[in-house]
Amino acid sequence: MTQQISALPASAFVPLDELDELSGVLGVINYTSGAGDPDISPGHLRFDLHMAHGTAEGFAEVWTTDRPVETGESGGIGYAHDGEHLLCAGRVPPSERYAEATRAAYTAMLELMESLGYQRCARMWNFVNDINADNADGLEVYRDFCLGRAEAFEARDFSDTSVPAATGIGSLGGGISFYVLASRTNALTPIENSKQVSAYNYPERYGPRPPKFARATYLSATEDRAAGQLYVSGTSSIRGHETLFAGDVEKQTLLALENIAHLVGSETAADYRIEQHNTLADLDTIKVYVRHREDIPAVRRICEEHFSPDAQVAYLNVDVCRADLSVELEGIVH
Ligand code: 3EB
Repeated sequence: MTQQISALPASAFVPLDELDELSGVLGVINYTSGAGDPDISPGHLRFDLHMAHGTAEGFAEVWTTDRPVETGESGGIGYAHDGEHLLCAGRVPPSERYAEATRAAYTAMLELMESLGYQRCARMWNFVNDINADNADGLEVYRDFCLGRAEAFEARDFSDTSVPAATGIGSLGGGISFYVLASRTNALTPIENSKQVSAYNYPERYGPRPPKFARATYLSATEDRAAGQLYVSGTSSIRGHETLFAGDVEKQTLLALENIAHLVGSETAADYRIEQHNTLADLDTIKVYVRHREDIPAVRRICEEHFSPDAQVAYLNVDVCRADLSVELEGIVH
């Protein structure tokens, strides 16, 4: 018997000009033309990311709930929660060095999750302006960010096998913006991809501290872990730990899709005793990050061959965390 113990989060993409008509909102994450600090004045969490070159190409990721929502702010982290799920967001302003401020902001967020009682951290998103540029010490900004993130997780006793699924991607401004989805009671299973080295085990040539994230997390509202959601991390053209097909965006897209297909498919599900096997056609609320604008049509063509015609898919023209990566994709199996 499947015992329902809680509800699962709900999200959808909504055009920026249709946000007035919403009700039951936990949070609105605007992928828009400018960054802001988390805002709780609407009675939910509102957070603006600089991820669109104009509002015409922007959209909102809207998280909804049928429960009453409480909001608050602590240590610069804005949050909204409904008794089951917590969304919280923070920002490190543009800086010459990021590790220290990232560590502090992440620590504030992890402490907040603990104090509010939402310790099952399912998904994080990180948007890093000038992600491939060097900081004041000649360290790539992404690596600088990874350093602070790793230190924060370690200080809060997060083992590598308890880090969430994540995205680490370029943005167009605002320093480093991040938001998190955490759960109070859902069963949470971190999932790795057997075709990729776990990011937290990447060798040192990719930076002084590895990126700390899981390839996916499986979130289930039942004791027997049936009927769950799969949160797929940002996924690129990486096999083992190495970038493949540098300079060939089509081959990179195909390999990234292959990685996701393997991650959501039956072989991985069996490894984790998850009674679900999905294909790329089950993925929804998909974000496709493309480094060069002129590559978007080719990437879109490939994606349309693999995703459901009913899936929501957003294309964003931003940098990717390794200079030799041209594309990264993420999504959710709802
Ligand atoms: C990779 O597989 C590609 O730093 O949070 C994907 C997802 C990537 C998340 C992160 C980075 C992150 O290493 C990059």
